[in-house]
Amino acid sequence: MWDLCKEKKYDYYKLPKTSVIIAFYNEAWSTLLRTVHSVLETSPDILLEEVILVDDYSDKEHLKETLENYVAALRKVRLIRANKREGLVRARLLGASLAKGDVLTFLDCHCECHEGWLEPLLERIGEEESAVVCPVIDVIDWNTFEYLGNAGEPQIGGFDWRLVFTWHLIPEREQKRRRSKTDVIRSPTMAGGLFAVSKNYFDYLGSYDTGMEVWGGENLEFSFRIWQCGGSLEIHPCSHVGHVFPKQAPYSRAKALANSVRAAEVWMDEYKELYYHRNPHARLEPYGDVTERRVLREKLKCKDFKWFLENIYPELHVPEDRLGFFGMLKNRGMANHCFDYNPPNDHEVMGHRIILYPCHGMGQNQFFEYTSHNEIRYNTRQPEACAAVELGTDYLTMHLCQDNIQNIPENQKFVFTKDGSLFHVHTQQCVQAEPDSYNGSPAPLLRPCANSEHQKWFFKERS
Ligand code: UD2
Ligand code: MN
Repeated sequence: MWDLCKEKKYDYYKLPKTSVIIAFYNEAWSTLLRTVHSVLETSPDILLEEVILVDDYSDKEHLKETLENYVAALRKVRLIRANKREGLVRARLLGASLAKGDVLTFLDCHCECHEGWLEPLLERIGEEESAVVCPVIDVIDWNTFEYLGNAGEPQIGGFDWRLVFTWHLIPEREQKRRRSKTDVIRSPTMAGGLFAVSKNYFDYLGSYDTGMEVWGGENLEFSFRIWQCGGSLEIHPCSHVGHVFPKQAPYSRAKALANSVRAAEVWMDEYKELYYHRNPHARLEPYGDVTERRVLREKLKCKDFKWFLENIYPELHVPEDRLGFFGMLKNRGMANHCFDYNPPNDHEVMGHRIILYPCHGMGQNQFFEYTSHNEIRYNTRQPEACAAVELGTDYLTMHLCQDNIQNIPENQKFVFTKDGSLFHVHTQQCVQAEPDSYNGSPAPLLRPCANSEHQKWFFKERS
């Protein structure tokens, strides 16, 4: 595919020009300058209006005079400074407010642009002003800083009901829509850091929600807004930019919660409840005033979230969350013990055992939903997991859920009766809470049905 990309010819004089905007906070010297130099070296001169570095009130010594002097010697690069900590949203906007290019291209401050990265982005915006276009994000190794690239087809962005950004394979329907391997790929959401947008269209769409602080949430907010308000969000397979995914950020990310709540409150309509069910503490988070953003939504006559889910992200399973059938799954016999599932990480969600753990009321690993198709779903994350019983065992593990209800395997079906028993249809047994049954921890196990409080369960939304 890379060969096909290299064959593409561009009419440089017809492409829009761009300002590249890089906000940074306490970034290391080498990664910051690697970003700047890679932009200068890989961008055709005629397409690059300027590079605007926005210092978000860093306090590291090397980012003061040393940086100023260094940048002064570089063509086209300007350094501007926030006079208080703004957070990435307002820092980027500060850069945008000074930009002279037709297109704004945002980058994180620890990137490396790959040869040919810019032309596809600008060409696409030149032909469709309402397209917001992202490069493919390649991986730069966090230990060696080696450019690792990205094997195989690019992935697109999604989210789970905790409002965490997720990556997905390109769905069938999108593969069919594209006519060539070098066509843009529509993506429900963006990772957030790297994208190009027409300056006019960005202003029209309401740029960013300036009530968002520090980090997080702005990427989903912007993604929802682009789609719901008539634009499109795309990934260009011929544009590649490397990014260092650090193990830990040089700042606290606690504001991400309030930012996500703002996004949910403005764009998600009644679907925000699905988010709150899975993060009960989000409901209590102060998120400021979103009136202006709601007015913007009205003014632009944006579509609702239901439309977004059905048309742009049909792959996302929408939980039913029927009253009384979601939240903590508590046992009656064993005081204050709840179903708990703690997979080692987001890449290995399936196959592990469900245990019982003291109920914490925080949603997350103790959030389960009982569906009208008799599944016990662990659906805070993507892909969703369903409780099942491996043949010949008496414990519960998590398997991939079946989205076609005709195909739900028998061993993923539990009948939750009015008296609170969880009856496993396939083995004709009941789920019982037992102490010390898994590595010394209590766990739910299959046992012959009996009239015991340890076989009685109920859902509770909050503690
Ligand atoms: C991802 C995005 C990031 C942003 C974030 C959600 C990519 C590659 N990265 O996290 O751009 O959308 O998700 O919010 O898609 N910064 C400031 N001021 C601050 C905090 C951060 O200027 O108070 C800068 C920071 O120096 C960097 C950029 O904002 O240039 C993004 O921050 P990050 O790199 O820590 O975020 P990342 O890549 O983990
Ligand atoms: Mn980053």
